[in-house]
Amino acid sequence: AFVENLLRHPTFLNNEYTTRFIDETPELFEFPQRRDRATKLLTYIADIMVNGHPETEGRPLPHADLKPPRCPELRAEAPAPGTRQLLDEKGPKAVADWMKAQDRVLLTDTTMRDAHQSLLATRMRSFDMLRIASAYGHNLPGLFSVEAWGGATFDVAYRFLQECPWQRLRDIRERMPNIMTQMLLRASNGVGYTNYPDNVVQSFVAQAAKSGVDVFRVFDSLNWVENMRVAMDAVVEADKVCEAAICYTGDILDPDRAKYDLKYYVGMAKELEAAGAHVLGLKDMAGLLKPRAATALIKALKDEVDLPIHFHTHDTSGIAASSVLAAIDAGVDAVDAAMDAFSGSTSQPCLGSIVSALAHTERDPGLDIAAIREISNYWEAVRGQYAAFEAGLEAPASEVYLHEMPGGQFTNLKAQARSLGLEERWHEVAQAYADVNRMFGDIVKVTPSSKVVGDMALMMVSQGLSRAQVEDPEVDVSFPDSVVDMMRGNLGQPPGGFPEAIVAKVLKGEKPDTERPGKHLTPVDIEAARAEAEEKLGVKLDDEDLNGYLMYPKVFSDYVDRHKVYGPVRTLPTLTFFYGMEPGEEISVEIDPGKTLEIRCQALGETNEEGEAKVFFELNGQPRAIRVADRR
Ligand code: BTN
Ligand code: 3PY
Ligand code: ZN
Repeated sequence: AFVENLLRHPTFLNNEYTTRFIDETPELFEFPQRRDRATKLLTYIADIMVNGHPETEGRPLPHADLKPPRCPELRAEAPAPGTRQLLDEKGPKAVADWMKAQDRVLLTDTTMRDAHQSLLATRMRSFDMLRIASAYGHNLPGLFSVEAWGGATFDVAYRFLQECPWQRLRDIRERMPNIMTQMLLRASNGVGYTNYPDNVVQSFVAQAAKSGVDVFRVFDSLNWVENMRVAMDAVVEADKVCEAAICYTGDILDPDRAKYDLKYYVGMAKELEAAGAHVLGLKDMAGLLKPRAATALIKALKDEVDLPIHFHTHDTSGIAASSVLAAIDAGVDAVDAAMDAFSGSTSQPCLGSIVSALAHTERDPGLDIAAIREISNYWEAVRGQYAAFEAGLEAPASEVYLHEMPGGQFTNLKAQARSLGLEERWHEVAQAYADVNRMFGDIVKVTPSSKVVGDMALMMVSQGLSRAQVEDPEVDVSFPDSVVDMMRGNLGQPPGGFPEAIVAKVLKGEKPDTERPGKHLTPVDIEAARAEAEEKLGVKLDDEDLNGYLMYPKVFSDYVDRHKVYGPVRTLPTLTFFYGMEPGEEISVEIDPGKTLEIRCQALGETNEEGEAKVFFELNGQPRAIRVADRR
């Protein structure tokens, strides 16, 4: 290390040094406390063996006779050209025209994003995605897109999985070069829960496009088109597919929910078309679009706008496949589905079943059903490894029409309720969620507005407050911060604004800001932020890191700090990551392409008086003992 420091020092490089320089330059002796990656990984495994993984503690274990996930054979020499080539060669407008010209219905597979976000609290690791990605490229080249990025996956990757979301994106893209990758973007809220300055959103979109996102599904959590423009423009600027989405709420069939009627949705679709969308997304995040309503809505949208339409829904009620088939009969161009083993319940409807149902019809998607089954078999085994994160919604729930919770929030809110000791009172939480929605004026509930409604509902149930009490000017209520923030206008405005009485009560007379939040946010000095973060963290940040830091300064910084200690834990198999190793067990870990560590766990030693436990390994045949603090 001394020699390295010396060779890199500017004085040395300039040939200006004498031996006195060595005595007078103390930084030459500052060797970074840098342990090699193998030692860091052994430290991680040892730590999990001794202390357990905080996230799987007390949760159901994977089944004892779990089969290891097996990848299917590749059915072609090379991935056949697909939508990705169309986009790269002809651009996003050509993709849109091509979509409209198809007789078949196009399919997006959501397994790597929404499905595990909605079923497993977003905990699927890149390790499990990357092993199957080539099979998608080779065996299902006819997919419209694979949704694999954005939404909650971005911060969960850093925060809970200790891996870089950007690397996930690049790695998937490399293995699946013929199918468009798709992400979910919360417009001005990026992939976060708050409104970011315009230049942060622009920088994020440009980087995502560069790192491999082809289709951006952009939505606003209050359906405010005004607040979608910055993100949409940035996607168009990057020459990628701008799929601007309407979030569906309420029920167009119900005269009591006239606020969100057919006219409302058609009006919003026209605004999005005028704003430059290439594709119109219909995002039914809670799975509320009933089959007859789907027929009416898709017909109206097809009649009134010229964009191809991409329908997304959730199967919480158990009826989503009917809505999807109705939408297809009404002429929808593309639909979302999840691989069989990751479908149903709060996730998307079943891809294999939709493909089978449409075989030999005029809208036959033309995908290889045997290839789908093999890929689903792989996912089935993967899902078994994540038993700790299952939400346990074992039957369809028509209750979704009451609470209108997004599928991606359901598992999360349930876990939050559990941690507050309210799990037994889930149905009260559901009712409170519905009450809060009405109290806030009947709003779209999707991240981040859904989180605000959820915070308020949990608070009401835990404090035993009714809607009438909350609305009563005589009853003192201390509102959650997120509610105050939303009433101030910091997430933008819902159609018709928030009800004046609740705004007045929450803000205690303070005046809300009803303009676009980004209008008043000072642009971030991006290079200054980079310098500040590099200084604080003591590492260099590339553009991907920087965009992660801008979106989530604390989450990103914690990730970097843990990375210094534990190294590239993304390369560990999933069971090792969550449960460590058993004495006698052996694993191979590819830390770089072609560079593999053979790790064998020998024994777990006793903890000494200093509270340190020793774990014995063999690393590439050499014995290694690792000491970790026993914190149990
Ligand atoms: C996380 O990112 O928070 C979860 C993974 C890293 C947590 C590490 S794992 C080993 C050690 N044991 C703990 O309880 N926390 C750390
Ligand atoms: C997200 O924003 O993460 C969602 O999945 C919304 O449906
Ligand atoms: Zn969804």
